[in-house]
Amino acid sequence: MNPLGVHALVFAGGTTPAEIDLMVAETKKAGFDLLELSLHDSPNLDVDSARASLEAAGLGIVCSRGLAFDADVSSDDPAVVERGAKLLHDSLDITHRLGGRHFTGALYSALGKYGRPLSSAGRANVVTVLKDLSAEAAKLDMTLGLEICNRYETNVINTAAQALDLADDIGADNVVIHLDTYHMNIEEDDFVRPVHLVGDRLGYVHIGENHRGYLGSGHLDFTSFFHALADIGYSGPITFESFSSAVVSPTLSNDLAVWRNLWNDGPALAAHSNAYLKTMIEGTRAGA
Ligand code: FUD
Repeated sequence: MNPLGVHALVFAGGTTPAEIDLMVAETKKAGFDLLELSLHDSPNLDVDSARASLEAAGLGIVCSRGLAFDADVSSDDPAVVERGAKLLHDSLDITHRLGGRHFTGALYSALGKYGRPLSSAGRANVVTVLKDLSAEAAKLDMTLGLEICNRYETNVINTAAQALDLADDIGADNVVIHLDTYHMNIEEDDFVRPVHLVGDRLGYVHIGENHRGYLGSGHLDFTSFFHALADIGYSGPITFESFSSAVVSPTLSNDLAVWRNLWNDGPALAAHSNAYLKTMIEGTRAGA
């Protein structure tokens, strides 16, 4: 069975020690194997205390993030690129110190609406910085995930085919592809071909509904997606991601345009999604 994860924003918007303890307890209670922590609030993160809390609960950790418009490795401006690269190196270090082996997300741009296409100089900057970061990650036995996001959140990679091209240009074995059903619904032709295209380069998966609320309450065809994962023998982490105005991060929620209330009770949502994912995975296997 794939390790199952849940995104921290299901429980809390920040990463103070009290919020981390709450996330860890609720992640465990809902039956997940790992917590995905967004590093958008990392100045408030006490890494040693978070690691101790995760270890005491026997939970795995994956860290994720996007960059910011003033710290963006896809920029043409060397000073902006340098701030983005520093954010990435610091975040990789935090992930490692937390005991994590996967660092993923929009590691190649800000999370937000760009008013123009990516420039060729900007793309070259992404490749240079991520080559360097992947070498650093390899020394720590860690992987970097390229999360494919929709057009309103990045202009760098919106489809699996574009992500594979970027990964080829970076050219490192520890750079993996991260598919997210919420973004795929906006950009891909269907839920099957991108999974087959990525194949054994798939390293991380986000499951989210079309409105990012309760699984099964929207219109996404999760059955096809889970069949496609079974086709390629995917055994990596599968993480549930959901956002509501009930749990707010001062930065990430605005970047992701989380304006609506889709649920109030994070723990109830987490328990439901855990059961939903297990049913999907076990049901897909039984039918295979
Ligand atoms: C963004 C997204 C998230 C994001 C992550 C950062 O739309 O899908 O996965 O990259 O929340 O922690």
